[in-house]
Amino acid sequence: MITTAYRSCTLCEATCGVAVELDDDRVRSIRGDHEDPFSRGFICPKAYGLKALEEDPDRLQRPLRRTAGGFSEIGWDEAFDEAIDRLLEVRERHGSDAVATYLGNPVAHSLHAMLYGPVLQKALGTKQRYSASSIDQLPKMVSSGLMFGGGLLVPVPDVDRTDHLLVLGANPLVSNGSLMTAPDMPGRLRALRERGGKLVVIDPRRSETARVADEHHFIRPGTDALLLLSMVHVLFEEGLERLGRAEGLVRGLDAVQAIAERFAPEAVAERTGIDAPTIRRLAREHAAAASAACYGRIGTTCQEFGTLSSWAVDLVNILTGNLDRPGGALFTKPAANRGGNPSPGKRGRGVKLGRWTSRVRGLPEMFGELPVAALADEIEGGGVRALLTIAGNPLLSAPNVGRLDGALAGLDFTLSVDFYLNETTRHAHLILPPPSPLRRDTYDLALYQLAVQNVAKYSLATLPRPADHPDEWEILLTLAKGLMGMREMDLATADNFVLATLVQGEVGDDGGRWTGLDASEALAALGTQPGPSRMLDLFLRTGSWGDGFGRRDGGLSLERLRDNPHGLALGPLEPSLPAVLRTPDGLIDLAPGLVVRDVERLEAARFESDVVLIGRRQLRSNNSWMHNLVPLVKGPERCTLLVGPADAARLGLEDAAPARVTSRVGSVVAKVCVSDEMMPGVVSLPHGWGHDRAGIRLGVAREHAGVNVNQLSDDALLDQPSANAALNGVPVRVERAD
Ligand SMILES: Nc1nc2c(c(=O)[nH]1)N[C@H]1C(S)=C(S)[C@@H](COP(=O)(O)OP(=O)(O)OC[C@H]3O[C@@H](n4cnc5c(=O)[nH]c(N)nc54)[C@H](O)[C@@H]3O)O[C@H]1N2
Ligand SMILES: Nc1nc2c(c(=O)[nH]1)N[C@H]1C(S)=C(S)[C@@H](COP(=O)(O)OP(=O)(O)OC[C@H]3O[C@@H](n4cnc5c(=O)[nH]c(N)nc54)[C@H](O)[C@@H]3O)O[C@H]1N2
Ligand code: SF4
Ligand SMILES: [Mo]
Repeated sequence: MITTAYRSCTLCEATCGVAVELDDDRVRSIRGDHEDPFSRGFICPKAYGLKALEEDPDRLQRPLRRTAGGFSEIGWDEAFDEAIDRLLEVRERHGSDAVATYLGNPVAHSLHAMLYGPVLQKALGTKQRYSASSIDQLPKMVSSGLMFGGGLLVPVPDVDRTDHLLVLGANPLVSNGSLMTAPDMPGRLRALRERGGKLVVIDPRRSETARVADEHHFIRPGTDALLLLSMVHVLFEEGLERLGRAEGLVRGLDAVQAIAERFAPEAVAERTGIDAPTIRRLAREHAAAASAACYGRIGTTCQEFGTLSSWAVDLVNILTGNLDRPGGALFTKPAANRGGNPSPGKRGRGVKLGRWTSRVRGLPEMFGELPVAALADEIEGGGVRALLTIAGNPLLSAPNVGRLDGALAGLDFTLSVDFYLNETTRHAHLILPPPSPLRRDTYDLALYQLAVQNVAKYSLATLPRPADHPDEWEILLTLAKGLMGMREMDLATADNFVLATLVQGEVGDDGGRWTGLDASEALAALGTQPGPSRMLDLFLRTGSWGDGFGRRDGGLSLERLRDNPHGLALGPLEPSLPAVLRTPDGLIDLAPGLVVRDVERLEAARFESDVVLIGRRQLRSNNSWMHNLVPLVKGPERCTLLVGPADAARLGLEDAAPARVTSRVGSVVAKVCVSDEMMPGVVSLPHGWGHDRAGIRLGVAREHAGVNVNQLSDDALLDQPSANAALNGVPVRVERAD
């Protein structure tokens, strides 16, 4: 029978609605869902990957155990027992901190992993927690946490209403937006220009987004904070600064003015590569626009001054009066917001960072995690003896993978929850595969917190799950209860305990924001169906749009979302100051100590390397793990080294010929593509490639192997305050390889 199911695509941050046409249990086609109020029919080519992923013969369906002769399939019960025994053994012998965990990017796209990953981490009780955050958005979380009081209190550019969008280090036409959940960025940017708005892009490469912009300026990698602080300088110098809705809600304004004083456009022009008159004009236009938003992404976070750049992006927003105003940068009001709905009037607690450090290099903890740049140190130092990875492939994504590869090979035990035998999981002693994304229910818990409109959509599993294949939450909870010494307890009972704890956290004894609500009422109303859906129901019903368990007519609940399979539009972003702030004094801290202390390092930096390496993303990839899907890899080779014509001539490189790229930590040979997209002195290689390792089971990816750029990125090159890796702006030497 032919049927159509509707769901969100979970392959990137854009959360597009897809219509999946099914012939019984086989996927016939994938289309955009025109009735999805947020994506309105838009999808990108990756959506077809959902079908290819479903059918990929290399995708694991049963647990694998590594033996001397390679990997072999084993049963689930046996796999769980062995995983728990081995983890307990390491813990008993060497202590809790001997087990490290690494959570990869798809965790943010899985309701199951978002809710049960933390349960498993808690059961492990380790301080050796790592994730893809510290090779991604961590600097933005640090600056937002210190300024606004919460790591996810990130102002989102109001792309649908802004008159002026200044984009630094992001390529939303390819990435489809990040820390800015916005399906159909091509359409949204087109609409911006059609209504007379202006798009300005600052990027060392003339990217796909730069090509459709009104203006594009090359910038020397790593110098965004210089540019932005000099724009702030101009605002003060010309008396253009105004706080708008942040008036009376900030502290540290004088300190910011004193810092900006030191960054006149004329003083930064040479280092940034942008001339002083242009900087002055950018500042004036931003201030003069009826509304404007400044937005920075990977190019501003994964670089040596990631925290300062992230902070300066918001200084520009705040000091041009654009924070919290329509068309500027606003905070969302998410429908499901774990722990984010305190009782009215309750003060925030802010964030505490650096509560512990890594053992070898003393790198700071941030939001409960250590930076992944420290993982190899910690393993080599002998402290870490076992590793659990969930949805992560650090051997393609973390810095200095040559070293990390050796470190992982020496571990006593590695467990991976993942459905591919890839570069990282080939080191695992056991791999536990979750069902495919189409066989799981989902809700974009994290991404809707950063969406350009308030939206809510719950997707049921599109296809049934084989009876003997545990759901992803079941895999994680089975491990967690085993580690807590409750192996024999049935899952439903264990889940009831987890839920009860969550309810206590959301509702407390005083009902939180809902008068008369208590934990027992909430628990009873949430029912008995174990798994993530009733936790989601809890967050929805107690949230800002919730029905408060019957206390507000028309409020949200899981039932309402089930009745609206295309999703619900909750309207444009709304001003939310000051209630949204979670700093202890209720003010925005414009000059947090941790950030300000890094300004001297910026002032002293010279940015004089002859050639530096940056990354780029490609429409038909998502990081490292979609290269085994034929529709997403066919066509010409994509893992090429972009080099500007003048550099190519100077370095003796020829188009389509191999070049050797060498950094402090490693060396790769890649095919050159001479392109005038590149700023002189800057070359670009995409990440996520390098599928040529022995022992992987990725038949298609192996045919399109490419090279691993993170053999070049340096685990000593960090953004100092956050210890996030500087994957962009890596000094390299480039020469002919023949
Ligand atoms: N198709 C596709 N979509 C994706 C992904 C993918 O791999 N493929 N990955 C997803 C993930 S995990 C993320 S985090 C997002 C990222 O989303 P984006 O940040 O939008 O993605 P990038 O394409 O990496 O854009 C970074 C840009 O920064 C530029 N850049 C590099 N260094 C600097 C610098 O020092 N300063 C400035 N101003 N610019 C610099 C690069 O040239 C590049 O154009 O994308 C997500 N979406
Ligand atoms: N040089 C350079 N390096 C980079 C970047 C860059 O711009 N340049 N970008 C960085 C960024 S922004 C990111 S986010 C990281 C990503 O780094 P990672 O998160 O480590 O890598 P991914 O490629 O996203 O790997 C995802 C893994 O999850 C598995 N997987 C996919 N879906 C699921 C699922 O639903 N459940 C489970 N259990 N597993 C699943 C895949 O098989 C794969 O093994 O890479 C970073 N590395
Ligand atoms: S843009 Fe992202 S969410 Fe939308 S279809 Fe493509 S991969 Fe899926
Ligand atoms: Mo990312």
